[in-house]
Amino acid sequence: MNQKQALTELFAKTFGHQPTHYFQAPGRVNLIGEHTDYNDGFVLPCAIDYQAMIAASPRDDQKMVATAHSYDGQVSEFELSLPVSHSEEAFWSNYVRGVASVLMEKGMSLKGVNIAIIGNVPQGAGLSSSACLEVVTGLTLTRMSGLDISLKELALIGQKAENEFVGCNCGIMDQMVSACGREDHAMLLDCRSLDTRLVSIPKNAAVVIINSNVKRGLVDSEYNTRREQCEAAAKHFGVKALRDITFEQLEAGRNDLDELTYRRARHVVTENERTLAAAEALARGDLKAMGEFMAESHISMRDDFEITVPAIDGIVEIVKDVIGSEGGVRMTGGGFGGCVVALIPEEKVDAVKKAVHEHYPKYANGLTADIYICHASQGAGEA
Ligand code: GAF
Repeated sequence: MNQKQALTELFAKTFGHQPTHYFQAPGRVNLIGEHTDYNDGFVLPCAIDYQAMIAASPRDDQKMVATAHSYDGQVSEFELSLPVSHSEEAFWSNYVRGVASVLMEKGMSLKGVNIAIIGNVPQGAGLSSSACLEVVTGLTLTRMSGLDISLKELALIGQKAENEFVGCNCGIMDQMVSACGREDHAMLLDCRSLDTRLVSIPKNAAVVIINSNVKRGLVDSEYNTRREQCEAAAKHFGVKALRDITFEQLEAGRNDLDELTYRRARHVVTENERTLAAAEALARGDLKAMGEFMAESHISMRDDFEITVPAIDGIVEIVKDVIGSEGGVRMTGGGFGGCVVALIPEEKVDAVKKAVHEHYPKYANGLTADIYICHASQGAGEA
């Protein structure tokens, strides 16, 4: 049974009739530009062919009744009127509640809906399973209420829900690429202006995601600490965000900056430069140059930003040994576990799979990795 069939079955079992609409929003993998989004910088992610999907039908009242496939069909419901409360017993529903709450705060009048949710984005792996749930919820609620809100606006609404309702202080990258990604393309996003430039992924290149299966520990607290350190550095330089300083300015002003804050800032400043250069390299199909930028990015995350873990560094080394200078590999996402992304010539895929399966358990106390060969996909829409 495919995902849509399983979703339809859950919907019919829960609500006793067939859905009238289907919507989807994809997860994402970031090729380069890590922890730059909340510094008003640049990122280069692509949407992937793993997604959250919603089946929906209108209701006569103003309730939202939601059920989730990943949580044994647990049902959670609330009124589409302010204020929306948090749910202790159905934590997953807080993403849905948060989006509904933000839409209402913006003055949008929402109509009652039944929804069933299914998703195949691995949870807790740093592939944006939460962001795509927020985006697909926003899309469902607005379209079912006859509201024509742009995908960019839905991304911002998802981020606001995550920041203010769920309580995670994330940037805008994940929601933007889930909403606005394009098939076969990566998206260079300016996280200040939200301008995007699509960069086509070379035909012979495979996007390979390797899930370390290391449970991401302390991710929220470490994420927030990194954010605070970046903000402190920006304050030190008297700028709005680290996006506003060059490497030369950083070096010139480093004297009275403590070593740790300096290294955090150096990651962000150099990562922004690398991301812009990597987008150029990818646009000209230069996988070798792209690979060099990805390698530098990983080292910077490992040594300056300190967000990698030994198992992740191990995967990067294993893949590097197989691909040499053909393509690139680096940790992707927020860090402290999660996934590695490799952009490599298609003919190297089998060798990479074999090497990871053979050598990874040594680096990770017997853990095994999951490998997803992905296709850069279209952002949110009807399914
Ligand atoms: C997480 C966040 F949600 C993003 O906004 C981004 O900061 C990323 O970590 C790191 O680049 O996915």
